[in-house]
Amino acid sequence: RFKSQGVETAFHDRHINPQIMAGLDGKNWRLKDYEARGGYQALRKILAADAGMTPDQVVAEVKTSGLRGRGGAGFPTGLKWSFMPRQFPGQKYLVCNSDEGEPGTCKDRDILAFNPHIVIEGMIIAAYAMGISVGYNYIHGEIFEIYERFEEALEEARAAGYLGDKILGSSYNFQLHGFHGFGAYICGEETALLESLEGKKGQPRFKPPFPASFGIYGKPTTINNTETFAAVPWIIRNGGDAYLACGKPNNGGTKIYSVVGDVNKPGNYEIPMGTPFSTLLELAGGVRTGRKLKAVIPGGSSAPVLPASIMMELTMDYDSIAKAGSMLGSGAVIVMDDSRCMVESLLRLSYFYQHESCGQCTPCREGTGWLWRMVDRIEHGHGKMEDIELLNSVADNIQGRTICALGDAAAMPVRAMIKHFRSEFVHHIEHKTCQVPAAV
Ligand code: L3W
Ligand code: SF4
Repeated sequence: RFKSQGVETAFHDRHINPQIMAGLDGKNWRLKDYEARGGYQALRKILAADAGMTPDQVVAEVKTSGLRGRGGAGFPTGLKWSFMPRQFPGQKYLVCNSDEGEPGTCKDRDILAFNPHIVIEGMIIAAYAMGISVGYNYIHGEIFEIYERFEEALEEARAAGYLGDKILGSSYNFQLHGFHGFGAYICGEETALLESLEGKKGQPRFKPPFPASFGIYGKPTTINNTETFAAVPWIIRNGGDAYLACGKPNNGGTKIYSVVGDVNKPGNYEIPMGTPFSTLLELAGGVRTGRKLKAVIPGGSSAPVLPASIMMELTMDYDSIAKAGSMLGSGAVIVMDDSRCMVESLLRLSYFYQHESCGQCTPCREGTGWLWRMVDRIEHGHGKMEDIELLNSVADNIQGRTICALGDAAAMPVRAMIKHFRSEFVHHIEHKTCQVPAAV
């Protein structure tokens, strides 16, 4: 149910002001097609011999744009770029996090499948802005064909002089490599990704130090999400102000949402930040025929669920969703209709997190398994009324007490499901069966 729709079928042609997905048809991903759409013009602009842009000007433009990290945390991109030390005696690195694994999320692999050069161009510009000469794109291990396509796109960019030494005749060098990951959810956590990239077991590191000062091989490293890099060429071509104006204050530009679950047209939709949720739902064909909207998880499985009554009042941007008690996260919008049992839904989520916990810290390793076992017994008619408060208590004792955000991601959905749908848990315990009449 939370799976995406296949490698080349998830992009729909219904977008509003697209900046990343404009004019894509699934076949026009090659360099010549990208150049025909204005591709690599932003790179030419910054490297122009007469009137180019300095690295500081590029960082300033990205700051002006209000671009925030599209991987889940929404951290301001320009600010992150400014953390990279200008004068550093050793190697500095740039990393693209394409280890998309958040349940519901299927945007990054489609950006890479449909428009790989936009990510490459975004990375070259980012590397220029931070004075970095080596970069990697860590691509999720379960999408081999996307990795192969990225490698082909890299070859095209190298042959055309966009990558390598003396890019477009300038004095700037940048070597970019694809890296095929190992398919573990935790490798999408930035420090686990770095460990994995170094050839070690993918387990998160303590932060701080942040990758900005201690990244690959202990060297300064900037990591951004695939969609974040993909936004950069448009910003450089059209200006940070234009990007900001496309969204709303503090939430610049457009965002790609993976709308999945009980909608008529699941898929990826690119719309300006601040667009009403109701518009996005309409683009995705509305709730599955004959059903009513019950709840939405607005930002990937780690985000707290919101009931339909709250969700229909919200706009799709970081601040609006956060104010309602959830998060925009990676932009996977999981739509649930009135046939969905919330206990069963939570069981699936709890199973996922206990399975994906790397086991390093006790609250997460033990707590996620405990949550799953409790939800499992409630779902199957063996729960006790005190289990509801115990679930909240275990979630409380995980949240904020772990090395990485996976612990929080496992705890938050539990608390939100109980907060908004307690009666379903009570019904399961009292009647040993589901309250939802037509669960399918
Ligand atoms: C230098 C400081 N750098 C923060 C950097 C930090 C990171 C970024 C955000 O989790 C979320 C999580 C998932 N000096 C810094 C600094 N940074 N302070 O800024 O950091 P942080 O810790 O807020 O977030 P995070 O650890 O990157 C990401 C949520 O995303 N999520 C997961 C999505 C999964 C995918 C996927 O499958 N691809 O995206 C979904 O909601 O729960 O809350 O770079 O280094 N003082
Ligand atoms: Fe590993 Fe969980 Fe601890 Fe993250 S919170 S480091 S996944 S045990």
